[in-house]
Amino acid sequence: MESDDRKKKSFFSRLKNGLTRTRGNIADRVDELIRYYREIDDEFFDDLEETLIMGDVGVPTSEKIVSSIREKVEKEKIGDPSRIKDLLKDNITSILKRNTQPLTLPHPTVLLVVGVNGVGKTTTIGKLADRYRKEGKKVLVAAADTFRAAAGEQLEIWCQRAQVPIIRHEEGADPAAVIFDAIQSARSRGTDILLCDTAGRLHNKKNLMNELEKMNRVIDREFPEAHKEVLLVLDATTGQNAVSQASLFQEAVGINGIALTKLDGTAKGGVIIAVKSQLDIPVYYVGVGEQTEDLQPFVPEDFTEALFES
Ligand SMILES: Nc1nc2c(ncn2[C@@H]2O[C@H](COP(=O)(O)OP(=O)(O)OP(=O)(O)O)[C@@H](O)[C@H]2O)c(=O)[nH]1
Ligand SMILES: [Mg+2]
Repeated sequence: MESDDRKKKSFFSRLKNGLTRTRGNIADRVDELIRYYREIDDEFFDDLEETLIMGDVGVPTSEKIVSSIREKVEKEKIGDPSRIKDLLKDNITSILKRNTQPLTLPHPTVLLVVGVNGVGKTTTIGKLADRYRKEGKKVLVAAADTFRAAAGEQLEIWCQRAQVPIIRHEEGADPAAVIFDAIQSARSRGTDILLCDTAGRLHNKKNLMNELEKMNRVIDREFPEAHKEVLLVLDATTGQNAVSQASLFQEAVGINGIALTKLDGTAKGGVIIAVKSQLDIPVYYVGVGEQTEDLQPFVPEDFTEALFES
């Protein structure tokens, strides 16, 4: 129990550390507002909305949050600006908590990892492989990014580190064929979780989406008994761009959940609020650094707490 507590604490402090710049961009600015205003008036609400927009929460979501706070303030005749912070925290938590089915991994599960180039797909797979193996699962990795030179090697290094097997073809091979082979291998090995890495860039966007659809079809056809999850990796440093990437992939291949990476390097972590509010896709994991432990299951309450705790 005690070690569980300690583990939880270290996860939380990693999350809190990772969110330092985003905290500076949102929570610290809200604190400044609260100190500056004596009473809550229209100008205060305008500034609050502006602060959220600058914090990459996105225009529609910031407007929604502020109008719901305004309603509450008017209804309950709240006059003291210092009360705003709790209202804001509650509001953000309730957005983040919407549609938060946890990721389930029954035997066997295929996790198809998708996203544009450089967002952290391969790294995320490496971290997940390590995590699941340590949890006692039999993991197999499919190197279905056959487009980018060195993609296979990069994944191989992660797999060695995580001590999990990998299925790889030569560069330029058909990615759907890699998936096909990996499925046969997963069956004969009794794999619990098959993690599939995919390319982030092809000759053009349409090609990429067609290829992902093809892989999707191969999984459905060849591994119908498997539980399938399409995990979209988004890079928090891209800010509002992450929202449009999510809609694009949602439309083209359908997404079950999101991993939001690189929160540690950016002040734009507020984008997770925009993603949740505008798309309502579960966020399964957040990445707050380069270590395996830095990829954490997403817990809405912890996230808000880490975002506002000074
Ligand atoms: N700081 C930080 N860096 C990360 C995180 N996740 C991934 N990265 C870094 O992001 C860079 C790109 O990661 P990759 O895993 O290669 O991204 P990818 O999506 O596989 O890229 P392509 O294969 O080119 O499409 C690497 O340098 C990773 O170390 C994170 O949570 N925090
Ligand atoms: Mg990659």
